[in-house]
Amino acid sequence: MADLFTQEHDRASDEPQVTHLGHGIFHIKHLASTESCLRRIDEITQEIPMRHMMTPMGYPTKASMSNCGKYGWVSDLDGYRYSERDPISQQPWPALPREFLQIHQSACQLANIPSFLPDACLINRYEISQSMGRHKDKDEQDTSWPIVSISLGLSAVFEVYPDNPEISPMKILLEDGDVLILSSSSRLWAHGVKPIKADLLQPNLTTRYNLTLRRSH
Ligand code: MD6
Ligand code: FE
Repeated sequence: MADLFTQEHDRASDEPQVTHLGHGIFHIKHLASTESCLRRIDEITQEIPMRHMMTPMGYPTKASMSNCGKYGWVSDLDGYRYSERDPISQQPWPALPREFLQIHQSACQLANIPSFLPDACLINRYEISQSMGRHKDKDEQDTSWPIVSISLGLSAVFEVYPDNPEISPMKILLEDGDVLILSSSSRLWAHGVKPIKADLLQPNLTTRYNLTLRRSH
């Protein structure tokens, strides 16, 4: 029995593993280091605390949010946009940490897509049962740049709804350390996150973070 478990562990090695799911969707496992990313998130959110943003529809986002990089994604009753300052404190957003840029660059290399310099990173935090509704990311000036997303902590089921009715919707399990890239035809497809579930094997883990690295301008 012990041997079986050992083999299982060996197979699930910590080497990054990239899968092209088609349509420019890349799922890369074991790429991000949780500990160093969480440390950077702590530093950023000490400067600019996570908050629920008001949507133009008049209700707050379920996940709480902060940003780093030159631009941050913000939402209020007037709509969605990228801003150089935190609308609450009027401060510029903290710089994009080197660790995030390195993961972004490695992800582009592994997926074999041209790397680019992100100027915005939205930080989403989910507590258990929080979700993200179906949406398309189209507030960027040039929506042909890919979006590179890093998942940390609790797992999420990420659903993608292709524009083409002949392509079936996809469910992608995003686990701690995973990176997901939406590029080319899938870049503007709708997607959402199902309510986050507790992990019975890690009862102290109650949070999921998602970082999306974008070129907004
Ligand atoms: C999340 N992610 O994973 C939310 N958008 O919590 C996104 O909305 C997303 O992961 C565009 C590209 C990749 C993403
Ligand atoms: Fe999105």
